[in-house]
Amino acid sequence: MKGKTNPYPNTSVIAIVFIAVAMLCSCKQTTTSTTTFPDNRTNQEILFDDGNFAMFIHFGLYSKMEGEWQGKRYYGNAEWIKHQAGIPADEYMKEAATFNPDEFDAEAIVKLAKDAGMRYIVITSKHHEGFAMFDSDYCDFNICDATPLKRDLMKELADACHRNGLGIGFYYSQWQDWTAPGGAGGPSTDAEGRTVTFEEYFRNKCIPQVNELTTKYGEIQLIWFDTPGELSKAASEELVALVRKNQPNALVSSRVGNGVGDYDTLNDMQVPLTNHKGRWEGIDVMQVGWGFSKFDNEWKSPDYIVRTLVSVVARGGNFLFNIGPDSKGRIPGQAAASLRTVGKWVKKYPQVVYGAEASPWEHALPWGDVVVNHDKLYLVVFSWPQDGELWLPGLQNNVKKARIVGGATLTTRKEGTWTCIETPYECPDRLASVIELSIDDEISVDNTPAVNPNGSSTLLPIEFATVEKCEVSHSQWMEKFGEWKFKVNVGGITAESKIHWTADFKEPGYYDIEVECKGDGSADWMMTTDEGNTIVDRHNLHERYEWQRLGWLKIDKAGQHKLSLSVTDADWQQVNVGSIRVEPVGIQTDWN
Ligand code: JFZ
Repeated sequence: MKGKTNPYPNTSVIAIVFIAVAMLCSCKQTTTSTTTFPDNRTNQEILFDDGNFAMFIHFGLYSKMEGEWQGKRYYGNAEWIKHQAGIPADEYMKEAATFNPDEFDAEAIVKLAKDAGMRYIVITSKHHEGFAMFDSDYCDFNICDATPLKRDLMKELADACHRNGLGIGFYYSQWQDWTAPGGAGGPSTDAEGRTVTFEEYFRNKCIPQVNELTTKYGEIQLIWFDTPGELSKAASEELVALVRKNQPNALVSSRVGNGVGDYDTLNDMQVPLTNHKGRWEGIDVMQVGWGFSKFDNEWKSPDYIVRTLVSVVARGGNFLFNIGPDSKGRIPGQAAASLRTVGKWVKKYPQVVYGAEASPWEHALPWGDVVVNHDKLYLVVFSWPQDGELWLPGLQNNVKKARIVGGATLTTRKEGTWTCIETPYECPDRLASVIELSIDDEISVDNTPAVNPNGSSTLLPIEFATVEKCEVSHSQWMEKFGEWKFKVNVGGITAESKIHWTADFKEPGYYDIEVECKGDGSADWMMTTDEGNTIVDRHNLHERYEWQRLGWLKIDKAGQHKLSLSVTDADWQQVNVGSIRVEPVGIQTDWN
């Protein structure tokens, strides 16, 4: 990004809300049921709650540039090219005269969304660049008045969605408008040199265009506002009131600002580690940026998309996944092929997506995740066990029946607090296999984190720890322009600080411990168990997070144990801790 200005002014607020939510969820509890929705829901609410999987489309004048301006490549968010390349508004607006996406095929896009298993589509009707992809009477900088194409693509897509039983929602950038005088990031004066205020932009362009979007395109699923910036509460409320008046059942995203939306949109690419209550959506994208870039080959694989979809649904959310059509309006082949593969998976396991509810464990399990549908549990296994045993911790019910969805019935047995599912050696589904459990009674789970007895190591994130005399903070940064990364940290560590994790161990024995850490100099680590077993080690610290091994820690008795990490000496330079990893060593321990 350019200089030090943050083009995403609302990010810190979102980060703080996330800290509060994560902290509330980190304590151990017995969970009995998942979300239940009221009976009087509108069609839009039902589609949101039960659909769980939707297509996001970023398409605008920026799609014409495909990440390149005057022979130079711009990486990351291609829809920000005006900002990234510093293109003056008048020069940028001239590009519309040669923007001719005449291969935009609304029916084909709707078919792809259906093939992918998606239930509604949200498309950018006007992004920050200010160019309307619909016919607007209030600003000529739009696809019908300013381009050779002269087709209202929002109408074509809305009609195709309506014909095919998909919902349609419109993204609208209400605060940032980089070409309209008075819009945030836009020119401050009009063609006559007169100063234009944000209020004038809001009255003369934003409100009338939102009115057009909510009156001319039939029934809509939602309006997806974005980057509220310094929008006043009154302005956010006015937008919501306008949507309500014209579309009483349409939902409004939280990015309308000031806490007046109908559901929460989390940060780009963010899947929370613990269940998130209420209506919310996780968003992610096929390439790195949202608008199509011809330089970006980091296509998301079907594996990645299936895992992220399942993780979002298992945390209680809705997954909105983006594709960007190219300068001609075509869907890139890589995107279409990846989504069609995802769709085949979703069609095999519809109960894992549609109407599926959050995991009673409230966090991912080492081998995958769990969703609930009606009275059944669905274990979605990303790492199929190699030794024929899948271990489920803390389920307090008895299993009446277990089966691979689309396959054999499985034998289960209980060992203490653990349920073992005897699995065939061959992985049933390369993308993710699904096991259905029918149980007696209402679901009841002790969701204390548990160390997987077989397979690879178990991650215990800081979100599941309690800390003494040090601070938990969240940081986020961009790897590339617009590519957000998130990290929960412990900082402010002194010799008095302690970080505690409680986890369930199925077997006594040795467990290999690794610490994710960074800092200056070196640190003398100590880990102690509630049974009084201790290990120490010293490692150099580095600028970026790295995994450092502390070695074998002994657990004397099976069951729940507290592991406490401290730094006994670090020449008192800076030390930060991310998470720990715990892995059973898998040796005989009866020699002593
Ligand atoms: C916004 C847009 O700026 C971007 O172009 C794209 O449309 C994306 C879906 O939304 O980007 C954001 C907005 C908010 C955050 C991050 C990126 N945030 O709060 O972390």
